[in-house]
Amino acid sequence: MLFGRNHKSPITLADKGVVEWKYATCGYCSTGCSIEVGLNAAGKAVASRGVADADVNRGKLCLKGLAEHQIFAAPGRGTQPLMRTHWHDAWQPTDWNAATAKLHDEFRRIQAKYGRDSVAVISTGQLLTEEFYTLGKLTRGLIGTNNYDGNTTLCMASAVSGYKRSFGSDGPPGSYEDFSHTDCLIAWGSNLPEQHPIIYYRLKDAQEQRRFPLIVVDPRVTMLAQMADIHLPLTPGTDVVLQNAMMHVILKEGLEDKRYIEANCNGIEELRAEVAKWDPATASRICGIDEETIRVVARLFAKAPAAMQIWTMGINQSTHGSDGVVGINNLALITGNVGKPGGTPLSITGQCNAMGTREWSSCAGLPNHRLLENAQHRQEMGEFWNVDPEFFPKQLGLKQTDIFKVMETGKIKGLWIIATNPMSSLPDTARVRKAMEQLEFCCVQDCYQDTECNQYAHLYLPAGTWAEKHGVMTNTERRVNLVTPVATPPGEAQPDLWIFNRVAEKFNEGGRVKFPENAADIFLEMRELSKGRLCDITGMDHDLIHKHRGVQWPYTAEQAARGEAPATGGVRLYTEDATFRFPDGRAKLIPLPFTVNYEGPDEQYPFWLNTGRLVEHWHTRTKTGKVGNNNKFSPIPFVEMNPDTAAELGIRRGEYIRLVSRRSDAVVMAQLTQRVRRNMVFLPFHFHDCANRLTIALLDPYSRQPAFKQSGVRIEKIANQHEAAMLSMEMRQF
Ligand SMILES: Nc1nc2c(c(=O)[nH]1)N[C@H]1C(S)=C(S)[C@@H](COP(=O)(O)OP(=O)(O)OC[C@H]3O[C@@H](n4cnc5c(=O)[nH]c(N)nc54)[C@H](O)[C@@H]3O)O[C@H]1N2
Ligand SMILES: Nc1nc2c(c(=O)[nH]1)N[C@H]1C(S)=C(S)[C@@H](COP(=O)(O)OP(=O)(O)OC[C@H]3O[C@@H](n4cnc5c(=O)[nH]c(N)nc54)[C@H](O)[C@@H]3O)O[C@H]1N2
Ligand code: SF4
Ligand SMILES: [Mo]
Repeated sequence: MLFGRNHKSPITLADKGVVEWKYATCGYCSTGCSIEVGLNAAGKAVASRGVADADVNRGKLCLKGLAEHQIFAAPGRGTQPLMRTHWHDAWQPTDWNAATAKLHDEFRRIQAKYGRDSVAVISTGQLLTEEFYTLGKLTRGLIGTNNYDGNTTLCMASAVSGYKRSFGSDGPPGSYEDFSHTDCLIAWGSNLPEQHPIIYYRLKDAQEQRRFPLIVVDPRVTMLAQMADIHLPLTPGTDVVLQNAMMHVILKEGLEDKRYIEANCNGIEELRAEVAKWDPATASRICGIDEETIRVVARLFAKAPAAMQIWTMGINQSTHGSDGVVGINNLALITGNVGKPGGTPLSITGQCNAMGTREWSSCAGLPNHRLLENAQHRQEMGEFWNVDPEFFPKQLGLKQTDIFKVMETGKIKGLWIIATNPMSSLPDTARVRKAMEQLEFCCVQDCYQDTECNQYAHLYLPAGTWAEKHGVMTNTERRVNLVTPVATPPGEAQPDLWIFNRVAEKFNEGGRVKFPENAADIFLEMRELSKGRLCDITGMDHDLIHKHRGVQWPYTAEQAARGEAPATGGVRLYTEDATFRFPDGRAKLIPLPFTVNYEGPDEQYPFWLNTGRLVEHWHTRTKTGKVGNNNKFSPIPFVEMNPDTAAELGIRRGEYIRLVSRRSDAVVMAQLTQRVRRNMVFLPFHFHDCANRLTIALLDPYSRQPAFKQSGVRIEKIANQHEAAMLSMEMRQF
């Protein structure tokens, strides 16, 4: 036998018999990769590949995108609407007319008995934008409950609230292209190689062209931290302290951009007074980063001609989430690093269309960042939709986390859940269970029937998923990209847009409000509403978006008429002086006092519980739990634990252990690794009845986002390993 590279057998790719490739945008994370799904002669989706001329991913896909065609035919898909009287009864099949009539009748019955807001609608960041817009019109314009929100409150709410507090509006200012211009990058609580692998590839690619320092702030040695020039393993929850200390150094050493502050910012004196209290020595005692490192990082950042900051859930999911975002913005503003090439804050969004829901779902008010609190906005939208403006509430209702707390008290009796699985994804699930059990009526609309939430439903609506549907999504860098239908939903399942339109017919007495059937027409309606707003899409339509593999907003009709290339349209926001969205056009510098207002380790529960994600799994695993090439990497719940801790407690690698918090307990397998320090464990939250049995339901005061990343646990050895394995298996669900 011959060995060596000259004698290797050539690699042959399995011929899957693809006869046609169809265009879509990946439906997992918000990177927004352009993807093509291959269909065989029988029209079955059999392959996925990256689109080479798409700027975002340049032909690449991560392991989730590469297997994405397998989610269509996976087990557990819903194929028929189902009904039952009580949630522990057996399901009875029904038809769409009866199912949508049931949703209407139950909602109206409950509203008549307990008041308009006694029903709630909980949406997601994982539908198409035209679907979000339609659901918003239906909920705000016809159903009329003010308890309408989505899972983005678990995800990007702190970023949104921080942007609004600093800049006067939501909207991430930067782009991936900024990696190619930056001279310094700080990543706060973001693990790109696992959670946004293709953004990470863009970052690495840029770094190979031009070396710039990468600084990672994360209590855990993540894959990104391993690649960093400087890793700051701070004490969980103390990012604001570190930010204050960095600003202390910058202002004390005169490294701030005085011209930029003078021209664009209010509040420098108030900020100066607060950060004066945070000298590196004081800060170091709280955030755990030594004084000298704080100084080095502050100087590196402030002296860089262009400095960039990205962040994800390590910042957002904390009782200081909104403040952490404001801190990032403060740092950017005092150094003049907003909206310039390579110099910008850029929130790395979570779900594929979390941006689309922020722009168009009306969860935060009315479409395209319009506000319920603004009489002119209510008037405008009332006229546009043919709804009495007086029908709209004058103040925004509850966020998802508060809706569930109120549900627990029995004040909300009806719930419609669309494309989210809060039984697994909300903190402290024992309380979520109680809240769900007391509902008089719950409708779950999901592409899979076997979700944890559906156990509590009285009505199940089987939906299409991802590229069984048609419409657009917006990615992290404000790029609107297209999904075309490559498959049809199984059995009687229908695209969410179709379902919303059928439900709307039931609520729409006399057909007063128009609900177009077709996504391209709905896009044109949205386009009209975007004229002159920050998120202006008047220069786009589905065809243009498809042709360019996505177009960033703003891209206006004027830009299109001037012949400006879509690729240059909306690369950055706030590029000119005085373009911030407060009435005087100036940004706000906001002082951030700090107190420890969250749970941490103590004598009884001596370990930090940190929760998050793995590259191979998506959230509650309704999709990746069924795709062999994803699931095989981590088929069972496990926890990362430091080997020294394990040795002290007499725990061996692969042994089942019990984690106990003040809320409840969970049985998981011990994975020994130096990624976590001795007093911390890291628990992936993908498994049902596991991480969120333990987490605490403390919320950020501004964004109402849960502090998923900070709570206290203790570790218990389990004598009967066989029984423990059985228990842990139950948490696998599938
Ligand atoms: N494979 C995969 N990719 C995904 C997802 C998925 O489920 N699977 N989900 C998508 C979604 S919706 C989201 S929101 C993103 C999330 O993307 P990320 O936020 O990157 O992922 P997480 O693992 O939740 O958390 C990131 C890091 O925050 C750190 N952290 C914990 N506490 C602190 C702290 O106090 N300060 C700082 N600075 N860091 C801290 C954790 O140690 C962890 O490494 O990923 C998206 N991409
Ligand atoms: N402990 C802990 N908990 C967390 C987090 C954490 O880091 N730690 N992260 C939080 C974050 S950032 C997020 S984003 C949430 C995510 O939490 P969830 O939104 O609850 O998680 P998913 O599993 O994505 O749920 C989406 C549901 O929609 C269904 N679905 C998918 N596509 C479609 C579609 O096109 N139509 C319909 N109708 N249904 C569809 C899926 O089958 C699934 O049931 O979890 C949060 N929870
Ligand atoms: S990086 Fe995100 S958008 Fe790209 S293929 Fe992977 S999951 Fe899909
Ligand atoms: Mo998220």
